[in-house]
Amino acid sequence: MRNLKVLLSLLCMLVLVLPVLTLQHGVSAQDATEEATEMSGEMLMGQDMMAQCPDPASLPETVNIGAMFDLSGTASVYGLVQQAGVNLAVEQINAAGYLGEGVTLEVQFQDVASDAQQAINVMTGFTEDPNIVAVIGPTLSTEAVASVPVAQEAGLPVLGVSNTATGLRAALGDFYHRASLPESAVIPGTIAQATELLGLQNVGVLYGNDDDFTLSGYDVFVQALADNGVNVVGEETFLKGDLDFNTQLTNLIGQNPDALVVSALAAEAIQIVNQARQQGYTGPIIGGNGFNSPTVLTQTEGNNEGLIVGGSWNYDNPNPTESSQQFVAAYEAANGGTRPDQFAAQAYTGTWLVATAIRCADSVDHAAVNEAIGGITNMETPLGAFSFDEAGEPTHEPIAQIVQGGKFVPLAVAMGGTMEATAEATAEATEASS
Ligand code: 1QQ
Repeated sequence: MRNLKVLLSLLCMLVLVLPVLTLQHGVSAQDATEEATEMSGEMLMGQDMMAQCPDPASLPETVNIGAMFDLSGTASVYGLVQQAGVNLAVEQINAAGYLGEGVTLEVQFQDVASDAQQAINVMTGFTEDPNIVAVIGPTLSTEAVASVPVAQEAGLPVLGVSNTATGLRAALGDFYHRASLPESAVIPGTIAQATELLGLQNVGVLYGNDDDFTLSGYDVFVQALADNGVNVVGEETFLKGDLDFNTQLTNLIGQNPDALVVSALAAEAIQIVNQARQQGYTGPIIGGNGFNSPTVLTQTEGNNEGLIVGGSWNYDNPNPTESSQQFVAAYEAANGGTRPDQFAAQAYTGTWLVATAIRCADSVDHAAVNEAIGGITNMETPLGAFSFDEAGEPTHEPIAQIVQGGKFVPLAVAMGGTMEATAEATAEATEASS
């Protein structure tokens, strides 16, 4: 009897402790990838580029890249999942021998701590390390604007994976590319669909006026609203770090808008949504890329139904690419079942893009790798068929989303339409605005 009790309590302990252990250590990304690959046949990621570029023969045994993300501070809601996306890609790239036999890709992570000055320090460190072939990051557009000039000066290739301010490539120089669609490629389609869905006539606009991303998002929103014949009945601003948005919200809500349009990063976006609802505003809220983190949804629980946000990738896309399905399965297996978000998908894709450039250049020379990044066309990725256009900016299909039941749902699905309709509307709106 006593033995049975001991056995039972041991079992109970195991039941309690095991999930924690698995969460902490996860399964290795390699195991996870193998599992995902078993499910759907051959792993797809990189296959098309393997066919395009022969196995490299001139690379050193270790190829080092830098990754600079906001692993702490207010933007860590984006940075931590970016790190998980990069880690998964690196493990897969090495497991597949993507850089040739005996060649290992190694990534050095640095924390930018949600601070533009720290971004400059980290980028300077990377440019001073002769082993660093390319850099992935930084997380925020504001950090890219501050730090990429250091890399441009040194001729070190940088690939942003979440910078969405418009015109960054033209502003920062030819050693800068990004895997993240600019707001100008996402917002016009979202506003066109939202206008149709909600019959928008008058909106109030709230934006941060001290950040490159929130300022750029504001410009794109205002242009898209004008293109769709929507009046802006009020405009209000705030600063990074603000906690109280009640004065601005009172002013905007007092104008009786059909929707509130908000260009904000996650920390401020959360407060804005919650305070708007506390003021009794029940209408729609339309947000930019800053809203795309699931953390924004968990921290605005009960207040976010109907929130409309444009994005680059959606977990519930009804027509996911095969590589997207494989990415989701591998990511969840490697991260204790946690769902990937758009930022993880972009960081994962970006790491494969950098590896592809190194593979295709068969070189760790900075200029050769940079040229090869820009030369990537039509690569099959979780984001869809990915290319850089003549201007060096990324192109793939964006997706408009609406929050239903606490999750981002593709707007076309919520509206009962087809994904083709979304793609068409997006393409039309993007064309009209450019
Ligand atoms: C940017 C962004 C942020 C909202 C995400 C990291 O898009 O700063 O450009």
